[in-house]
Amino acid sequence: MRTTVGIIGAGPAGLLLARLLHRAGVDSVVLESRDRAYVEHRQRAGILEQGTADVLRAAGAGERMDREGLRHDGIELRFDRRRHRVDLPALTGGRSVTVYAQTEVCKDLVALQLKEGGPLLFGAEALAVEGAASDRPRIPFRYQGREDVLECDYAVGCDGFWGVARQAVPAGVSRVYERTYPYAWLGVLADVAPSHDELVYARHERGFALLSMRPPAGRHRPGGEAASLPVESFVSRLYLQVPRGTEAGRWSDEEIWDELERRFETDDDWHLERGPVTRKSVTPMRSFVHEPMRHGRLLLAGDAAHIVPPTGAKGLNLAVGDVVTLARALVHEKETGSAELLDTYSATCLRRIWQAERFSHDMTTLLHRAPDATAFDDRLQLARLERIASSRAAGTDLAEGYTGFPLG
Ligand code: RFL
Ligand code: PHB
Repeated sequence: MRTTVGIIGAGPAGLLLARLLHRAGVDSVVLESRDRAYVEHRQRAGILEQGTADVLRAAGAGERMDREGLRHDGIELRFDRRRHRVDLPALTGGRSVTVYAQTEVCKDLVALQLKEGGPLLFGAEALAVEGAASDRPRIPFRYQGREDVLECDYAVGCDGFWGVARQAVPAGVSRVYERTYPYAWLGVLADVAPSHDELVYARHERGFALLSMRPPAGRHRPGGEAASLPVESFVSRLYLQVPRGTEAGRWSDEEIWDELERRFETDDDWHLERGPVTRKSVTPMRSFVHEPMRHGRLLLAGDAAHIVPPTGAKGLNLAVGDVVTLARALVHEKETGSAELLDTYSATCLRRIWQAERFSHDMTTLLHRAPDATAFDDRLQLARLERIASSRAAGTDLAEGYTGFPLG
């Protein structure tokens, strides 16, 4: 099998890259080890930066997002039993975010790729990337019980943190920067309308909690309702800080609701609505950057190259930023024969990635309680939150980071 760009992984990075290349007339093949249902239903991100929403629209993949996604103009910080709303457009010159789940972004992109794009093979596991430093990289893969090889001009690793592509960068070239956190997130989906119409990020001495939301299940028919869905019809997506290594099954539904209630409690009459928990899982927290993001004709994008803790809602948005920069560079090379944009791909992306790493780390340490935190650490955390609530400059810094750093 032969193509111009061989893409490993059909997460948001791989699917959007294939879409952008297709629109520019560059052919690609996407290899995805899992099946379609898995790719479309894996519960992950929920927040799209304005820049991400704009990219999806420009790629012709924004129609359902515009119909069913919710524009959010604020987030709430909750601490010391008080509530502070961060007004995103007021602090950023009009920028906001969109609540539209990663599952839905993937469904939209898969449908477009199967209808209009090049081959997208589910159940096709890439085994390695060979010859990255040569003119003709090769991706051996296993598909329907047989081994085959995808030959390409460029191989792109969009295969997430656990993928094979990064391993093809020689150890002497790779530099890794990493931090793991001593806590994790227990995430639940609950069949009850969200108790607030914007996201709530709560700092509590017992640990962090987050209230988010998802569109109701079963409402995603192509060409479904024309009107946007009201927030009351959404279901709740909630997260609790738990110790690293916690098993989701160790928490009963009642314990989860009791703990959420404690951490979200305020002095006013705000009330947390309970409902049936339909899904429960634990996510570890990690910061990770692999440099460089290019080795010869192998390029890395998205979680394959970097991970952020989910607190800042940046992972999916970073993946989108990478592939926009990469698609532009690959198209430029095909049209002009010049590799100049490919040569600067890694450095261009890394500038934005490190800003997102910084922001995600800051949001995480602002809101989580480390197991060894002292009374002094607690007071500093509250002082940082007070500062955001009382200073326009500090609020602006948070709002700019949350709504996203410009694409390089
Ligand atoms: P993905 O989504 O991990 O996709 C990689 C794909 O590669 C496939 N694969 C292979 N295919 C073929 N051969 C192989 N050898 C392969 N090895 C792997 C995998 O099956 C998979 O389909 O990476 P991508 O595309 O880079 O996308 C990154 C995002 O998924 C990730 O950054 C976000 O989900 C992070 N994230 C959030 N990001 C946001 O922007 N906003 C959020 O609100 C947000 N919330 C979150 C999150 C991640 C979370 N978890 C579970 C880590 C909340 C959570 C809880
Ligand atoms: C989510 O809805 O899954 C979500 C929202 C905001 C975050 C992280 C996750 O910061």
